[in-house]
Amino acid sequence: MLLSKHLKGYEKDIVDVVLGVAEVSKTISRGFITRQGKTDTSNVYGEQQAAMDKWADELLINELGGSGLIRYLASEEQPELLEFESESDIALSVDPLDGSSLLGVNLAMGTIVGIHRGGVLKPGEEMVGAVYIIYGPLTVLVYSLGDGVHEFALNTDGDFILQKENMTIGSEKRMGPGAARNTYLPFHEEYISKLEADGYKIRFSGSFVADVHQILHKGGVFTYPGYQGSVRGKLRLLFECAPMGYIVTQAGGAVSDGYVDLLSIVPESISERVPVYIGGKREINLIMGLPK
Ligand code: P6P
Repeated sequence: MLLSKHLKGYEKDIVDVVLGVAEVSKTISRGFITRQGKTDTSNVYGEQQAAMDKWADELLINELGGSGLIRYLASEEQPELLEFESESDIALSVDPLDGSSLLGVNLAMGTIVGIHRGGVLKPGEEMVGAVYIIYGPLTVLVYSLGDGVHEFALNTDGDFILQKENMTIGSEKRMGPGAARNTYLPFHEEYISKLEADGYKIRFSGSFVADVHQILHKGGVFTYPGYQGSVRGKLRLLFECAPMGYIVTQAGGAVSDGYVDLLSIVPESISERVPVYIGGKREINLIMGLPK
């Protein structure tokens, strides 16, 4: 089944945005071979931008912002919220290319899009949907608009074809433990030790979107915690954690900052970082129940 057919029944303006994201992702998937380099600029987090980061960001801004389909776009690569001429109330929060530090070693990375109405400084539980694309051996698109999680793969005709419908998170013991162990806070050290003692195997690539995609399929937990040096951790609430948390929650998993449901957190700014634990309910309940 084609993506466009699977989307029938959802609100037309949201469908048009998901299809627009899908079209831009096809262009991004073809851009890697000629954009392997770095730039001499950094984003607001002080991270050097790859040529692909900037190009993917510009594509999403120009194609979606210029389409009239959206009113606002917040991007991990932009310091401020962007506003466009549009009758729409749709607002997107976007990580144009998550995991771009892996360009040189050709591991999977991806695009993450959160879909909101009226603005982005709202809790993730108020999102109307989320989409991510993984650029790997296959170009895979996963979306949820509040009625299950569905996965598509890009075929040789340039169409996204349904692979899995109504996905539910796996139950294997896998963990993606971000941050350096010698910087762990005591409760997080206890958490990781418990998982290791329970036989959890490590699955961590350096690409949040790809690592969470693996946890969604296989089960377990990905975490990038608060740590000595940054109690708010590294990953961004709006651009990474809320959209992926929305999808994992829709698949029967859960997401937390270690204390509360991450989707209940109201962002104070578009650049807010947050500690993240994302995966199966068992693993998320374990961290939330640990004394801190
Ligand atoms: P570290 C990529 O830059 C990213 O934002 C996530 O995709 C990834 O999980 C994390 O940073 C990796 O961080 O500190 O392990 O390089």
